[in-house]
Amino acid sequence: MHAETDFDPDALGAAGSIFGLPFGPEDATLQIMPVPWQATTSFRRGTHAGPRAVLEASVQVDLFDVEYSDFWRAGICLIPEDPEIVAWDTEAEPLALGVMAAFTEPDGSPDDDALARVNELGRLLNEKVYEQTRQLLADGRIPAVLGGDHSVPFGAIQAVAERHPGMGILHIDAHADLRDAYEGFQWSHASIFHNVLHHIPGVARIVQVGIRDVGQAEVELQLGSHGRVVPFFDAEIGESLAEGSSWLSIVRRIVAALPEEVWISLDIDGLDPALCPGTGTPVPGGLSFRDLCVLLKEVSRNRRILGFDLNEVGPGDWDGIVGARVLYKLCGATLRAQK
Ligand SMILES: [Mn+2]
Repeated sequence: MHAETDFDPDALGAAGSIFGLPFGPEDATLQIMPVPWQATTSFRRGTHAGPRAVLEASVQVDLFDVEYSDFWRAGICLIPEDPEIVAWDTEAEPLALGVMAAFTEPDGSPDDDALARVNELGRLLNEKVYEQTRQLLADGRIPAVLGGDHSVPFGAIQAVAERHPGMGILHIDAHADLRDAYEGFQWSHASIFHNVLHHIPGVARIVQVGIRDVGQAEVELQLGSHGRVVPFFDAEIGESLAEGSSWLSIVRRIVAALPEEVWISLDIDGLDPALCPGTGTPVPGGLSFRDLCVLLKEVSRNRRILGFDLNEVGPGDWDGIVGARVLYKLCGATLRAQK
């Protein structure tokens, strides 16, 4: 461990350490678990390299933050990548690609054994992330997850919801991710909140922001959820803005819909695709970086943030740069929202 007294926050950070910060798992309040996993990525692949792209770009981020000042002093670290997760991802990839290829053929049917194995690996991944998160919580730390595709935070949300029943999720995404076992994959990136709704009773509400690519069955699930899913569609946000509403007034409606305790689940494709050109399923529209900052700040002022996940960051240089900036704002909002 480096002594914090020797640390110059205005100097270029040391490569290999998230934001160049001098903290390890022993002294970091907020601990980020990288999950380089993309088994069920259905369109453009590469998000398993997201954590590394973010880590590399992160040393360029100035530590002093105009909104959250020197929040980093509470301690932030990125836990080293788990070799078992890398091995599972490597094993799952060709199996999942074979299953997906069968869906594009007219009379193709997926290999049941391959599908079963991908589902099993997804279950093992969830179990691992769940156990790691449970340990962090027991140790009084704040957990965060850096994906990987959007299936990866399931175990973390499960562990946090066990300790904080009644919590809500602020879900920022172009997609609702409410599909039932998309392409047969039980733990698909497109099914994460379907799985949360059905397997994690401690999550009282999911507030979805920026949604603009959604299936009819997903909308029916939202409408039939009796308020457990509250969507703020991108088109509705755009209409409100066009009619003269301020972004802040919309943000206040979003925050008002959230329970007192909140997990933030941020799919980078919720932002304008100019900010995430290498993400798996980009969709035009979405939040600007400034929109996101205003939203995160308002949440941090009015709610307790239990932790967060950031996922679907692509492997490219610009994807990593934006991912690192978004990660830093998430850390700032979370550490400033501890009540
Ligand atoms: Mn998503």
